[in-house]
Amino acid sequence: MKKSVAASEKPVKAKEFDKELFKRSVEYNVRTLYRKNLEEADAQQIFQAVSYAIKDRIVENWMETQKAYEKEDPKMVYYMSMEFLMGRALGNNLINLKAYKPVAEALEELGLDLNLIEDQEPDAALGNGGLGRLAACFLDSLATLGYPAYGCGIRYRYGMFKQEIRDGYQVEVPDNWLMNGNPFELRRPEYAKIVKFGGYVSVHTDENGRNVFTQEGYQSVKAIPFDFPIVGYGNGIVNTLRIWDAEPVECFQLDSFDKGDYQKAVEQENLARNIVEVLYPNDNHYAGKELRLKQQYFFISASVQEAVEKYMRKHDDIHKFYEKVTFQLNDTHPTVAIAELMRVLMDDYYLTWEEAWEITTKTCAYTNHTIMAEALEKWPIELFSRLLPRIYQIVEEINRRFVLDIQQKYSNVPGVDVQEKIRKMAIIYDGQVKMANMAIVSGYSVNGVARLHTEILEKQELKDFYEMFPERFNNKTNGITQRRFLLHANPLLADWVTAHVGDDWITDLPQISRLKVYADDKKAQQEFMNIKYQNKVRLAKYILEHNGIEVDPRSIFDVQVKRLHEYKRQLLNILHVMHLYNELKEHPELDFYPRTFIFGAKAAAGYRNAKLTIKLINSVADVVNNDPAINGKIKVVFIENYNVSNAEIIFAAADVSEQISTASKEASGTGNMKFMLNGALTLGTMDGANVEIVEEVGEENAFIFGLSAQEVINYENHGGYDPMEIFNNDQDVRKVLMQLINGTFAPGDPELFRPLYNSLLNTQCTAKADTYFILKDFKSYAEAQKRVEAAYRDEDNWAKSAILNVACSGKFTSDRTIQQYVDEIWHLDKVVLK
Ligand code: GPW
Repeated sequence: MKKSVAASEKPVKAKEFDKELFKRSVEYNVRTLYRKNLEEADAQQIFQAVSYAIKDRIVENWMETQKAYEKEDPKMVYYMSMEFLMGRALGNNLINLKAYKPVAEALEELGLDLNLIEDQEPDAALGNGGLGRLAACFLDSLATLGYPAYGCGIRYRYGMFKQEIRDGYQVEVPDNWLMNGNPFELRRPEYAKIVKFGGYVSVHTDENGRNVFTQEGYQSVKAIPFDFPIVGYGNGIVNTLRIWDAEPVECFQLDSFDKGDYQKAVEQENLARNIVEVLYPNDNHYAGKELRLKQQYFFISASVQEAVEKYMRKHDDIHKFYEKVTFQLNDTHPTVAIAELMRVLMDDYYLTWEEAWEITTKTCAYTNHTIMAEALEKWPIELFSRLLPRIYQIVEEINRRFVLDIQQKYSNVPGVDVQEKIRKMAIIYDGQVKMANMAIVSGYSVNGVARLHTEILEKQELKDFYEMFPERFNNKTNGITQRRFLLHANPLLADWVTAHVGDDWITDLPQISRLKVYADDKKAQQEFMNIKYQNKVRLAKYILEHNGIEVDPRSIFDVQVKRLHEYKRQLLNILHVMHLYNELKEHPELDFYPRTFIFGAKAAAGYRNAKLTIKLINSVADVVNNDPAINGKIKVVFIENYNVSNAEIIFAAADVSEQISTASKEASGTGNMKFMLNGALTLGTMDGANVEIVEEVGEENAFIFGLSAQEVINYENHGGYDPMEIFNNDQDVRKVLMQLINGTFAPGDPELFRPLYNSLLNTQCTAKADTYFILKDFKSYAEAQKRVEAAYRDEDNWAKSAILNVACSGKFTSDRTIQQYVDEIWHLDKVVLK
């Protein structure tokens, strides 16, 4: 084994951690903030005091970093995203400052417990799920690799709602995350921007004979940035997440035309208040709400204006903007940036269309995160043009020129129906603005988020665009940060890994493959299983405290945590639990390995079937957990309010990772990677990044089942399949389905789960039945679950597979993903601090 130097012994760029100074600073902060001694302060106050002490250290590095950027003038990426699911900052900052252990010790000397202090911090839940958490992992990797980057987003007053379960139902509770103030943020009023909505565009010709477009009669909002430090791991780099708050413009700043217009002042005040009020809780779903488009344009206009101004503070030639700046658009939500950049370049810097287009198309790059039709953003032109009249004009012109390009390219090509091409590819068609089309046409890169997903984009969903612009398309398989999801989330396993292979994995995850030689080592296997057991005890304690359910840490922890969505098929999982329960009831003598089925999921507030699935899971839990006849062999737990901080506890404790989406529907998945890194075995379909996970770890160390993506697509192209056939022939399926409508799990209201039953069998609706192939995959899933049980009984072999999962997770670090974005899309240079 190569002896690698422990990270904390390497020369550190930042100052050595001074325990005594830190302790004094905590005491000082408690005094100045709260006029209290440490003994008098409550836990929240201590959290604040500790955070301010840490912020002091961060700010030094932050200034150094920004000074270096100022001096070296490197190219920067602006990662534009409606969502940044950051979670808690304190623990992560300590980890990345390499100060976690010394701070924990210093606090212990003060009689304080760092874990409890961390628990005082609310999650920064400015995101729904995978897409928002990916953005957070990317920021961590960018800072750790030393790449100059800004995250640009919205400072929602209320983030993702808190989920409470009452009587088995999800209840949404507002997430007032800023209630106690946010110690790490910095308000930057000096960078405020004005964003304009509505009104109309007037055109006049200036003295040079050129057309000048001005927006008039508009309402405006002041955008004020708040900066969050993004601390790189052990390298002194601190990047910035800049999220925008909205304030009403002061009355004296009103258009002279509007001076003294009280009505207008009130409207502007309301607009400002509403705009950043709350994150839309929809995952993979477009709702077409006007306020959502306002949010999009609000933070994009402010971010684009700032990016251009920042560039112009150092440079004089706007034509070379793209040499120093690139915008990565996180799905279509921020794609209005394309038209906004065109607007700024033409209206504020007087560039011609051609000049502005050249710059814009070399600046913007787009990531696609789904092929699900209901997620595609298509804004009605009535709404779009009313809210953003100047932007709409520009989109129309982009579209006009693009349609000409299509005609030019295909008019004389035999066998091509040009009208059909236009119908599919135009940016404006059918009275709608199609944001994905605009993103593809107006940028230099289009990427999918896993190999299979990118293939489906190229060969099916975006086939016409791929044909026209093949060089733009590329794949960037997602990744996760091992610093949060192993080093912070699972200290026992992290220390064990470091003891065996050194700590290079912290910044170079593929190094973790050196664990492979321990996979067959009996002692290593025992140590690994013991760590897993302790993590299961930790989760069991959390479940008892938060759910009041007792679970046995010796049972198999079988976990599905992710947003609730029909395509993710939590329903398949719970139907199978019902089936197992039936088997146990019929054959009490059955040799059944105890299993704890753990669910965690938020449903969009208006998503009926998703919410009903939560109720079903809780109803099954009620019956199963309280039936003495099955002797506690099955437990079902629904963890309330699944979020980033409890996710860390959950991943560390999982034996089985449920990744069971309908093949072709999950673009990548990232939870699958977090489980793997923590030594859970994947039970999954060949979907998204599961394909690549299995490729890395070997099919013998995972449990794969179900239709392939191509099979699913073939069925879909032929109008689906007939679930009745399965219902009629498979008695297990039939029994479980009948239990959905005979009151087995809803004694007082047997019709309660009828909508779920109908979604699978469609006895009277007009919609297609079982569009997510749940019944079609049921048998194959049940068989895979049998293999899971058999495998778990062979403990040594299970430990071997689990260790191999950890050892083979190297590909799935977001450090690798970011390096590929840098090499193949952004072309940034590293900045090293002296
Ligand atoms: F619809 N994803 C998400 F594509 O979490 F925009 N929310 C979303 O609204 C969308 C995608 C969108 C997820 C994908 O479902 C998941 O497969 C992927 O791993 C993740 O984005 C990050 O790429």
